[in-house]
Amino acid sequence: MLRYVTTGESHGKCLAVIIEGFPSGVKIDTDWINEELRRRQQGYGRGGRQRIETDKISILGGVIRGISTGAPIGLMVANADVKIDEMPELYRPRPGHADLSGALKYAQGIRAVLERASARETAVRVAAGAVAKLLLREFEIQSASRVLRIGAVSVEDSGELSPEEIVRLTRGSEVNCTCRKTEKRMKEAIDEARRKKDTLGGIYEICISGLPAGLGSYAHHEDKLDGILAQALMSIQSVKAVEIGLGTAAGTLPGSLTHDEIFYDSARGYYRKTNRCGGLEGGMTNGSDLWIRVTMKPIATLGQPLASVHMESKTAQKADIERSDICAVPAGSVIGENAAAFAVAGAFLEKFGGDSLTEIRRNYEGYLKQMRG
Ligand code: EPS
Repeated sequence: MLRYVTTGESHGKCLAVIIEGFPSGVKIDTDWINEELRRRQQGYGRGGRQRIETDKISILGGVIRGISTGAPIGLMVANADVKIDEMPELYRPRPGHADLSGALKYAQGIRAVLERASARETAVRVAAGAVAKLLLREFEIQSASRVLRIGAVSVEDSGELSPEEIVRLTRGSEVNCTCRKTEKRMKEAIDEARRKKDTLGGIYEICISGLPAGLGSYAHHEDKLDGILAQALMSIQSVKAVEIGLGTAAGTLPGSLTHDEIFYDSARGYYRKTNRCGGLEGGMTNGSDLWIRVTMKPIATLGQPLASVHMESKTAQKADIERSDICAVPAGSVIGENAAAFAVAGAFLEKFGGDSLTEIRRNYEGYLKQMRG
């Protein structure tokens, strides 16, 4: 089973991740992983921390001469802003953050909670996802993400784009958006939120192409790929909703406008003319592109704080203010893209699993042959 565990705090020495269940024989391109980390640090509306950090991985184990060995892979991202032992305790929990429930649950101060709950942890989730993408790329499975909405501003044309088109159209965008006109309006909305000492959420889309039909399962609830993807994405800080294909719109349309009719051609095999299901039917990939939309709430730290209660005096006070982002949706899209890739790589290994890339390739090719037959 492919899985990972992370450790580290926002202002501790480092963030680290251990990936288990990754096969041998995959080229681990550190420059490419670092480029994914750089993408996560970008985005109009980010706070001051990203000017301090230049996230890069160090490999702790599981890779020799640039090739995975099949042993657990350890990756570390060192923090530049290391000050965890000097950070003051906080007493006024921020509505929308882990502060209050975390402090009550673990019987400790807010500082320890926010240091771990911080979205800085996603640096190493992206690193794990980037390693998963290196495996998927061996099988020509591509992924990309783009921002569809920030606050009230959304892209007009949200038609389906391939990962290659998304990568081309978002290149150079400060909000990971495919439309420059919308980008300008998104940045204005972020500027206005900053002026009002407020924050903004939004929606992003992930697309993964090149998947064979049959990843996931209809037979076992814990192996259903839509459930696995939802967990992977809902567990990212600030995420409040995950939609696959038409998503919530499917609840408003008749079946005739919701399902994707089936066709056959001797060259292509079974195929669809539409992809309303977002590439997933019955918990399994159906051979169409995966198409997922993720909604992020606005960041919980507000410059003009909301009502809270001092946890010692129990008096009504405004919530604490910490350095934070105004809008993290562009960064969120990179995080979601990598988290989804990790989940898909897990399902891929579940189906074609072997200890080495050679063994997986043999299993994969055998399956494709069986499907063609
Ligand atoms: C983040 C680094 C953090 C926050 C942000 C994400 O840096 P600092 O706390 O030093 O300013 O900017 O964390 C949060 C949004 C949060 O709610 O904790 C990063 O690297 O992504």
